[in-house]
Order: sequence, then structure tokens, then C-alpha cells
Amino acid sequence: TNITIIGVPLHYGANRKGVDLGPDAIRGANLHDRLEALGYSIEDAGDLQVNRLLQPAAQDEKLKYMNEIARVDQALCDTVSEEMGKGRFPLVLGGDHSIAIGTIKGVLRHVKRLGVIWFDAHTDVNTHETTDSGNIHGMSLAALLGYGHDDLTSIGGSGLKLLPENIVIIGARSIDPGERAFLKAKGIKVFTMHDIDRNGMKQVMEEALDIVSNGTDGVHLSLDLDGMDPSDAPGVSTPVSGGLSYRESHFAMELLFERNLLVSAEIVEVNPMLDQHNKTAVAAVELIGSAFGERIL
Ligand code: DIR
Ligand code: MN
Ligand code: MN
Ligand code: MN
Repeated sequence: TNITIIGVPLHYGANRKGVDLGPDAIRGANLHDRLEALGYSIEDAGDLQVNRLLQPAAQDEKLKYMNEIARVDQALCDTVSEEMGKGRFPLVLGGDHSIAIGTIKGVLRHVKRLGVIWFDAHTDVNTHETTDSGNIHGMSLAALLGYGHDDLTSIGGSGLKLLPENIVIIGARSIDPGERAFLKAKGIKVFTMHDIDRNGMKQVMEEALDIVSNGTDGVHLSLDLDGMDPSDAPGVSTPVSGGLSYRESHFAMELLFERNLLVSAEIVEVNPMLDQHNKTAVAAVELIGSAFGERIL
């Protein structure tokens, strides 16, 4: 496999400075060499250009910084699609989780029926009608399903969509009331922390991988580092206690690798300004290592 690394220094979806420094923090944690050591051929395409100097949203309070986010997501969609067209595996470094719209729309141009593993403390299925925060990183999965503002759902051209039955969310423990109703209405499978406590990561991942591989042509990994417990991943913008342990997260990635399903991946929400000695970026790179075949022995 040939992998192309694409950095997206965007923080507007989280409305919190520091997430824009994620790509360099992750690179600094040795991503390139670690993947190369596994036998992959790696190219780093650098960072997409983001206007870093926008003033606090003088825009819609329910869709903060939408114009710049939509512009960057469209550029990301095109870049991801171009790399996949060359037969390469896109590995996108965020940036906040609003970049998933661009990444996944680009992948959908090549893989029509795409399964998605959404590793996250949150479920990101708000729209401008249900959001409290107005932060678009809490709306990205809804947009990918075709719900929300047109400027978000139309990125990459209309007609590109995820189907609810091809998605699993793993690690959820902070779900807004509107999101709960949405998840239920669409029948999206959520493996909450309760499910992981009750059944263990092995059973949860086996079920999850069965779901995302059923009737699909490939699987995307959307790895929001706040899915991990804040003691293991403190450098995130919206930490929620009671998360996945270091070992549970690794084990999930190891089981994912064994099924050989991935066509694309992204790492999001790493915030070096809130981190301790780059611990969260290091954890992110270690998880990616496991997802790409690293083993202890
Ligand atoms: C919350 C938090 N549900 C929101 N979402 C986050 O703002 O919509 N997603 N932090 O990653
Ligand atoms: Mn190289
Ligand atoms: Mn998220
Ligand atoms: Mn999250």
C-alpha cells in the first residue's frame, strides 16, 4: 500500500485554538517513519491552506465559520479523491472533526458503498437546528448522511452519501438530546461506553466490523482522539471522562487491521495547546500504527 499524508490545520469547527496545530504535532510524533517501518511507501502532501486569521464568528451563531469550513472541506474532498484516483491510501491529519466531511466525500467518489468506523466520545449528528454550541465539528456525521445545511451536505457534489446501516460509532458517552432522537430515528448503531463495559472490546469490535463490512466495498476510520480517556489523551478540545483506555483503543485497532478492510483514515481533534508533552499525538500515531499492522511481538 502507498499512503499519502494530508494535513488540514483547521480549528474553526471546534471553535478552539490549538486544534489547527494537530498536523504538525502528529508528524512530530514520528508518523512517517513508523508507517515506513511497517513496509508502506509514504508521501506527505503537506497541509491544505487554511485562513488562520478569521475573527470570532460574525456569522451564523448556529453554523460558526461555515464558509471557511465548507471551502476547506471542498479542497480536502478534491485532494483525497485525487490521491485515491492514483491508487493511494489517504491518511488525513486534522484539525477538528468537521474535516471528516471533506475526507469522506472524497472517498465516496471512489467507494460508493462505504462503511465508517466513527471512534468518538460524541456522535456528531447535530444540525444547525439541534446544536447548542453552533460548532460544526458536532455536525459532520449528520452532514455526511445528507442532513443539515445545504452548504455542508452539498460538498463534493450532491448524491454522495453515507447510509445509516453502514456506520458504527464506538466510545460514545456524550450525546445531545437532538442527537439521541436522530440516532434512534435513523437506526445508527452506537457502541457506547456502557456496551464496552458490559461486553468488552473484543465482542464490540467483532460486531462493529461485521456491520461496516456487510454490503460495503471498503471501510473508513474516523478517529476522534477524544474517544480515548482524557488520562491517556488529554490534548483534545472537548474531553469527556470515562473513555476508552489506552489498551482498549489499541486492541480495537489491532482487530480492525486483522480484517483488512480500510481504504482511508483520518486522525482528528488533537490539540497540542492542551496536551502534556505531545502525549495525545503520540497516542494517535501508536493507534494508527496498530491499525496498519504493528504488533507487540
Ligand atoms: C457537542 C460536542 N455535541 C456539540 N461535540 C463534539 O457541540 O455539538 N464533537 N465535541 O466532537
Ligand atoms: Mn519516505
Ligand atoms: Mn468527533
Ligand atoms: Mn468528539
